[in-house]
Amino acid sequence: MMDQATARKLQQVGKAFHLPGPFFSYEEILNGNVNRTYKVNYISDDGTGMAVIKPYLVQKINSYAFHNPDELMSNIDRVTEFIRTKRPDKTCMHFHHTDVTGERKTYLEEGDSFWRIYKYIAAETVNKCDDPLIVRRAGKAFGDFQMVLSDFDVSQLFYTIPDFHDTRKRYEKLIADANADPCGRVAEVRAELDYLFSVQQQACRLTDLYNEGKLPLRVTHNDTKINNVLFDEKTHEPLVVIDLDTVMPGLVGHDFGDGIRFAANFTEEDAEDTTKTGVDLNIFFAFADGFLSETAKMLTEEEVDTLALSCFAITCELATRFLDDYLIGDKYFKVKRAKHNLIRTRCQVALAKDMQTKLDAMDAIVKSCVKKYR
Ligand code: GN1
Ligand code: MG
Repeated sequence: MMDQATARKLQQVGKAFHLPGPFFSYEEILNGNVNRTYKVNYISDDGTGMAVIKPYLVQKINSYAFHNPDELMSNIDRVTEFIRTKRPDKTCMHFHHTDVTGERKTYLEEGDSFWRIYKYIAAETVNKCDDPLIVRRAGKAFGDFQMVLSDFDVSQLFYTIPDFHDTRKRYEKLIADANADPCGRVAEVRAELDYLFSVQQQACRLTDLYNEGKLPLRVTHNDTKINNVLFDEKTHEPLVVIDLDTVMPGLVGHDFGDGIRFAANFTEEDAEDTTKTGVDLNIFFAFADGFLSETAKMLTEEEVDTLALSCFAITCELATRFLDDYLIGDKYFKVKRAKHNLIRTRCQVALAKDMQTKLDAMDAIVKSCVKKYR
């Protein structure tokens, strides 16, 4: 269903980016938890005089999460340009430009929000997948992303969200907000708080190792959900990794851990019924095998040793983020149902508990894949 106000807004944005042809329709893409994304269709000429639909991807960036559009777009521009130069034949993300004040920009600022438009890439995506072959391909795509950027100068990148994966700081914020309890929700979440604080040391181990100088800083994607890989509709091979908003300096474990957290969970990340929530070790194997087929040779021993732990760390970290957002009144993540952030927290807690029992198995799989690809 199109809503008239949204349609008008999208047309106005399209105009600022000089999209040609009359606006026809839009649909919202509901995958993301932070930004708003629309597929917007314009009527266009196919070059022979025939009218066809030309789609664009229009996004409204969440300015509560991202404060600095210049830095955000600078990171994306630099990284996509670097990849394009190295691999001119591969599919890459392209942005449209505005010319609002005589200045070409890849975003349109409007009050406290900003918009951008991508060239639409026709492709398949998967959200939940129990096919190991597809998951392996997604893992390989994220490993390849890591590799293609392995000689990119990390110091050129801004921290678009400061301390994004500083698990210690995430815990500090959670405790401060739990103490303040601005919405009176703490009583309801005691069990989740107790669990998260009981595992705090282990959850923060990855952050601590980095702060002790034991892990190298790399260019990381930082949102390695398999639905951020576009697959070719015919060959079902990965085309391109998308959603580069959180590309920042980071640890390899952030990308590996988040990929597993999302892909290898038996349930969706916000399942209300968590009786089945946990790590599917077959899917874990598939993602690890794909990711490590690309990265094994490059990783240090210390990094390899942290990969299984990183899955647990990222899962606990995301649980603290969802829970914190619940406590402060759902300001950061889009909520699609009542108590959505609490449901998400409970699901991540259930996943973390299951991961604790499987850490040794996960570590053994990682080590066997590393051995195979070295
Ligand atoms: C957010 O909006 P989306 O789906 O791209 C979040 C990630 C979380 C993820 C959990 C900028 O990503 O960090 O892991 O939700 N992105 C940001 O699904 O905070
Ligand atoms: Mg994202």
